[in-house]
Amino acid sequence: MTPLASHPPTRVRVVDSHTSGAPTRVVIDAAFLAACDLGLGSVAARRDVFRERYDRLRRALLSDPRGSEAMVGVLLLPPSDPHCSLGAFYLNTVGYLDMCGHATLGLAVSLGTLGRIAVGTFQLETPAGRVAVTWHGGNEASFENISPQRTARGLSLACADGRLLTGDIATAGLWFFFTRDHGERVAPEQIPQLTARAWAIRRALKLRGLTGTRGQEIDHIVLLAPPEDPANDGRAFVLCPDGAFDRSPCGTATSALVAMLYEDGLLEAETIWRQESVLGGVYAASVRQQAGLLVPTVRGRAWLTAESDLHFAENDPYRTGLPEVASVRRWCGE
Ligand code: PYC
Repeated sequence: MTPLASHPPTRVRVVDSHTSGAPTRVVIDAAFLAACDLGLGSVAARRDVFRERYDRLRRALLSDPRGSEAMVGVLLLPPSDPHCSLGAFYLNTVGYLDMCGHATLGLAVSLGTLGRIAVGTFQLETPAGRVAVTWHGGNEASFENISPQRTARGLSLACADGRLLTGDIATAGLWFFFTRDHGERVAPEQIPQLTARAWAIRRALKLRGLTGTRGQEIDHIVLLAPPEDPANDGRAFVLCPDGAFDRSPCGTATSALVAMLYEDGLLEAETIWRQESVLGGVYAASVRQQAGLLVPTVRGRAWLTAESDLHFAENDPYRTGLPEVASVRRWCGE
């Protein structure tokens, strides 16, 4: 087989979906996956090998003109964890994610709709750890995430735009800063202002040298607000590392949020918290205690949008995607 690193593929089979508007692209091309020589380590180790050897395929698969800024890709792998039946790692137009809630829900609905899994639960090995994923049939899926951890509470942060705010730092597979006193209405027509405010927060965190426990950048910013629909409990605007906003309520952020609400005495165990996205999509989440750990569950809906072959013609100047200088992140001066 031709080595993928020197000869990018000319065609790759994918299935696309959206989870409350957030796009996911699952690579289901057996030849492509077989040609990726990733070794035999954990999913996290094989993701690192992919990053080293094949990173230029990442933007080819996900960025314009074949994908979009907000798209998250999923590469399926055989698991190394004997308790798991599938392994997956997540990638986007600017890098790699240890876990992604909306893409996990999109993966479950895609595999279910294509007849590759039956209704029920399977264990998924992700770079963040083992995640129990359930396809409930039709458009419904849920996942039990890894246990969240809050590393800072009520932290004061001064932003270059003059705003002084407080918030919490937490992880549930990705690193988040959560704040309520951002001063913006979380509504679709406010997305440019919300994006600017969230970038200012992200820069302030970076300037202060605030990171995750292993030096990870706190690259997801969550601006919390009351729900617009009285049937729900909360709402959030979430800025992703690529500069795009999460179209969904953000599955990993919602996991961390329900755990913090529980710790703060604001949510009872096993009680549903309905979280809205800035666009109004809803996840139903809850948290329970198991063996001294908090286990969040997030349930949402996804829809298939395409089963297709991506073409990468040898004479296509954008065979490997648009250059990163053309991305939202660059327009924001990052
Ligand atoms: O749903 O966890 C999520 C997510 C992370 C980034 C985009 N979506």
